[in-house]
Amino acid sequence: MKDSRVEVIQGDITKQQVNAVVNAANSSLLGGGGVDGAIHRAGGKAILEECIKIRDRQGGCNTGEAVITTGGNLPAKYVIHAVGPVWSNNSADKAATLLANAYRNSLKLAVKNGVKTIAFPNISTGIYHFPKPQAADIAIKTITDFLTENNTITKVLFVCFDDDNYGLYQQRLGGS
Ligand code: AR6
Repeated sequence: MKDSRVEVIQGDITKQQVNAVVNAANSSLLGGGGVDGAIHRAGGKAILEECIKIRDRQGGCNTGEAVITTGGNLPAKYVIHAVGPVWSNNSADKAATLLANAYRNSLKLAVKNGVKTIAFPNISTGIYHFPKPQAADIAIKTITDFLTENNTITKVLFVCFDDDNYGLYQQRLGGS
């Protein structure tokens, strides 16, 4: 069940030595708080400049989709900006589908750009309030399913920031 290319750590995604880091962005692509704020702060203004160009060209990024920019000053060459859903009890199934789409579309974009190593934050589980256990199940299943059909990605790193998420991912993926 567990793919040996999938790893979990607790830490700051802006510090990771991978080809691409994924950002939990919003549809405006203009930055925000949480991991989005941390990535823009650490990566510098080149990231926002490219986000603005994408926004001018295609009007932002829909929920469940992803766009790619430079990594600016980050160790990572690219940032993949994925937009997860805002949690709503009234449309839980829809939110689950959109969260899976955000992970899958990030991986598709990674493969298209020759990315071999990629780090994900726990999309939607902060400001967007997606329940953490369900979000972990969706993230792990979507990524594991994708990897069964892919042999170019060599590492997928889940970078958990808070203790709750780290505990949930360790439970599901074993010790790290
Ligand atoms: N490295 C890794 N993970 C982090 C970091 C970090 N430096 N900082 C926070 N997290 P959130 P969302 C974790 O709120 O729920 C923004 O304003 C955090 O513990 O960043 O998808 C955007 O612009 C949590 O587990 O993203 C959107 O408007 C996870 O990152 C909105 O928030 C995601 O929390 C997106 O909300």
